[in-house]
Amino acid sequence: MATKHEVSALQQARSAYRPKLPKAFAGGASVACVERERFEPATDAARIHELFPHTYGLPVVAFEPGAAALPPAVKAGVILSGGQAPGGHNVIAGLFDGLKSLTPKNQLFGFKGGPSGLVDNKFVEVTAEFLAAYRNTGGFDIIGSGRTKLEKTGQFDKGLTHCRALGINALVIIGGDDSNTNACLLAEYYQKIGAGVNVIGCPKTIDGDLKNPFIETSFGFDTATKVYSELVGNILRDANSARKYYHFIKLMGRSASHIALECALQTQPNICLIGEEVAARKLTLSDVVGQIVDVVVKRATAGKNFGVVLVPEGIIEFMPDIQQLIKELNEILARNAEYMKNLPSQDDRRQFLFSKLSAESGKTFNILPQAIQTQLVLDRDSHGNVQVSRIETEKLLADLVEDQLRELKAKGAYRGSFSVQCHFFGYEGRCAAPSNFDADYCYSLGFTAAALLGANKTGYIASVRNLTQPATEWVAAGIPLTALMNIERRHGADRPVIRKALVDLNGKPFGKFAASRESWAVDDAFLYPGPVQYFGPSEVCDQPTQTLRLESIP
Ligand code: FBP
Repeated sequence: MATKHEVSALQQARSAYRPKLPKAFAGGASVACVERERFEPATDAARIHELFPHTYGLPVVAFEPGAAALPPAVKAGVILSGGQAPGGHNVIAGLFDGLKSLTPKNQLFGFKGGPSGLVDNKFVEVTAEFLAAYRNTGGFDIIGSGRTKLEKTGQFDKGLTHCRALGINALVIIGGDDSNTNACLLAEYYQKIGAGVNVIGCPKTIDGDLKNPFIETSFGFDTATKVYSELVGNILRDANSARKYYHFIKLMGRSASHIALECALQTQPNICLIGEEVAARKLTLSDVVGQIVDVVVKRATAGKNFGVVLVPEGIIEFMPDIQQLIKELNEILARNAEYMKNLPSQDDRRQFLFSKLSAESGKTFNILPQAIQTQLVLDRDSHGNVQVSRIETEKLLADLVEDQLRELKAKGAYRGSFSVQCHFFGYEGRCAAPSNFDADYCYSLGFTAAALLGANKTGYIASVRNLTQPATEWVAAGIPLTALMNIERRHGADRPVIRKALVDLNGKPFGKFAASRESWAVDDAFLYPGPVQYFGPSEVCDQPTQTLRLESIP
């Protein structure tokens, strides 16, 4: 019978893995911290300067082998923020080991359950014994995570009281674009009031949308896309064996389509939709359905009534007609919330909404299957807005494709068969055991955060670059968070935020996909990447993602 402490054979073997570090850290985190270029945000520099007078204009700092200035004693608190991403535990391990390499007296506390742990004073001390079971494992369960936004002065003040009570003089926030935006606000505030608490960010998210010239990729993207690609590859092989189903696979990734694009590059399915392209070409829902139908008809002519379609989670938000519909629905829902609540049935609510829509949006609403219409009426977020991410886009597209094929069949323009299986891959990949790449990258990010704290820095995000080279050649640095900011309109106000990186339609990953997709549509060039490998030849175990590889080509 399984006991509480029993672990799998892989967990046991994996716990012995020693993550690799950039060679600058071969002797520990106490290394020379060299000031490099100063640089400004790409846009809105004057406004960002005004908003962040105490942390604006810092230089990039790089870590190089060499003598360090005497580091201050560090008592740090670490926070995991937002969705899980493989490797989070190794960031904490790298941070812990890095801090201890500065001096064994340094201490690390973990705030539990995400940013709210700091505000509510829920913490645990991270010790070597406590950490041991979590090294090289997936998940964020070591201290938990949460989506509370740390953005209000009241929260910052409460957090400071708790830091002072514990003697904490540094915080490391591990999160995506929003969490690092908040790390920037927190660093500025603590600097302004002379709190004596340094703040460092770390780039996390499976979505891959926190990247820029200094952050080549966010951690977790590598493992998650490898897990999804394994699953997609398995389904491709099943499709090719049974030759009777179309599989519509929705892939997580919120707005950006990086995950879908990476999986497409790894597996070469028949169709992969890219939200950013849909937006750039202003493709409506019917246009996208039409494109899928064209491929299905072509394949049927070649005797192939099977295939695989990859659908990024955020696709429909990029369609102009759906954008307009959602905007109108949000307005109608906001203006008539009370009235709608009192309507006797869902059907009445749907009818009421329909009567208030513009003619164009009414048409779009009418195209949607009834189940999706109901979803639009029912599922709202805490602001009362439609929850687009809850919409089962893969089913929606499959249904609409089926409708069109039926019409074509009636006209004699299509003679195939169309039978569908739908899937959604998301949670399957977020807590996978980190690949060698993520295990090393995360450990290096944590170590870099420790080095930044050892150099008494605040308002920086840990950066590790040159990632397509062996880990020893990776370059560890600190990038000023303010340099990543721009001003965006959010919830009706102009706010400083870190820009989300969407798929670049002029970039090499999309370029390679776009050049190949026509042949993938009909020729079946499927690739089967298989599961993430942790032990074995380097060409199988240590490969970075296609996205990273292609983006690193000059
Ligand atoms: P983060 O941006 O916080 O890393 O989260 C990534 C993600 O996995 C998205 O791909 C997905 O849309 C979202 O989290 C789902 O999270 P939740 O289950 O909390 O809604």
